[in-house]
Amino acid sequence: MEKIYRLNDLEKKIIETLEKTNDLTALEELRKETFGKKGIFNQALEDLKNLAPLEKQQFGKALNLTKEKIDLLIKEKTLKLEETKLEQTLTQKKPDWTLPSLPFYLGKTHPLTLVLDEVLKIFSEIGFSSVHGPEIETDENNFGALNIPEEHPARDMHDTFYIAGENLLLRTHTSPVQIRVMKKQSPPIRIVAPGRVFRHEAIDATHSAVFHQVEGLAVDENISFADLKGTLEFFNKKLFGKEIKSRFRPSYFPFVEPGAEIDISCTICKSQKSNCPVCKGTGWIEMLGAGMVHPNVFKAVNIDPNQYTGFAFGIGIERIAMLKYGISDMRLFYENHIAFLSQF
Ligand code: 2NL
Repeated sequence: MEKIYRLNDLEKKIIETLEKTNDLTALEELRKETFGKKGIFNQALEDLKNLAPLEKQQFGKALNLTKEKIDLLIKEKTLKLEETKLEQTLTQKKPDWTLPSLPFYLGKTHPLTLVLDEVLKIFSEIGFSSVHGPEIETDENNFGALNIPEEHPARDMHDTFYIAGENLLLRTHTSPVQIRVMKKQSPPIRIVAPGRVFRHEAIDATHSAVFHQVEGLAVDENISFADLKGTLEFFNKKLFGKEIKSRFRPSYFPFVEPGAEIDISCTICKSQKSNCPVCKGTGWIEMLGAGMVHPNVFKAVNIDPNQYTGFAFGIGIERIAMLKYGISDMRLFYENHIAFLSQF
């Protein structure tokens, strides 16, 4: 019992010292004196060996309780002192607000996205809504429904990515999105279909195996070639400026009849020609393809070609972006060099 009484004394003494200790070094010193190898508690443990069993049990228990209590008190005090020290550092060492901040970089919109957004905005102004569809398509949606015959070169393995063992492929244009809409909805239809398309191309400055397209489609009663001309002239002027002229040349696409390719007057030489590198001295730049929807396309989607007519067009986003920003190599769009992308 006498030992327990002395243990209480010891506890009191340690607590008193602890209260007086106000720096971390002194506290660490106290911790060693108390719990270290040659510390007070280890010595008390040594004493334990020489006690009678009953005393040993009682004293051991009391010893452990005191040890736990003191341990907790030292830990609490350490935390408190560390907090005080941090507060002092923060108030004494004021930060230098004049130091330059760490550099940070704001992202920019990709030039292809800029052009795509602009194109979609122009068509939205005249009532075209934007629709999306899958990049993996059926042979029927990508070729069959579009009046593209079995033996057409575009269907060759050398031009189209087929998915092995399935009747599926990577879409070569976004027309299948419009086929899907025509199968589901009845006219009037006015839509644009933007997206990635895939062709088995050898890659160079003007060809990529993955590129972007916006296709447009209008179907209703009494839609005429004049509607097509008006729509695309409006589009060309909105995108390249009021002074731009449009030229419609007869052309062939299996899914339209008649078909046309549309040129704009050269934005670089203003059609002054004489060895202009962009229009090659012709005064005109090829912009997009278009035409009146072929009756066979309507038949494939169960729309009556005697009741309805429609026009359609296809725009290459890369081509427009290259023209608009004066970019001569398409690969720059996909390489993602910050120096290139940060210019737009
Ligand atoms: C081009 C040519 C064109 C179409 C795309 C189309 C879509 C349907 C029906 C009929 Cl669902 N036509 N699209 C028509 C003519 C031309 O694109 O050279 N684009 C860059």
